[in-house]
Amino acid sequence: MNDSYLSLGSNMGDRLGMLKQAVRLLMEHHAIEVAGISSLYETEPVGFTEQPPFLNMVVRIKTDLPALTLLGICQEIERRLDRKRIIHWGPRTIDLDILLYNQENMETEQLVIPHPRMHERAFVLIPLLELNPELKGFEKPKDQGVRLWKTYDSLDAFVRKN
Ligand code: PH2
Ligand code: MG
Ligand code: MG
Repeated sequence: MNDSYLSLGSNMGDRLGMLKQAVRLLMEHHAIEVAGISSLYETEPVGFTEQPPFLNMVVRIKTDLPALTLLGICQEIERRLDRKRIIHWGPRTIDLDILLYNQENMETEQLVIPHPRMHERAFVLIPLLELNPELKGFEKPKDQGVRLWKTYDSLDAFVRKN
């Protein structure tokens, strides 16, 4: 089984609803096992700053699928949730990015792993290290602009399978 981490974000419309649906679609996929879900964080926009705050989270998955197939599934979920993106790095209903795939490094036209900007993004690193504090090569950043919004425990039943 491959071990992968995905970053999820939303800053348009029903942000929580979007993230829940995305997690649900991952869970329902026959070839994906959701192995961990971080808390939800409300985060200041990075890059293009004139946009509403995001909700961000990280999900850990186990899968036999190759990374590029996983990318296709992430894009399919974005399409199914009617992703709208007008400006690059601008507001979006849902964004699913592959952060890590085992300890592999890969660089293709469609996909670069590890995610090239993850090391500098507190909105990625804080939920990632919450999920797995043992991960090598990452330091917990100053949590400026990232605040806990909902803990895993207080999330609704969609994340609780057991
Ligand atoms: N995603 C971006 C650009 N900026 N800022 C925050 N806080 N959260 C994001 O998910 C995010 C961002 C591009 O995907
Ligand atoms: Mg992104
Ligand atoms: Mg993306």
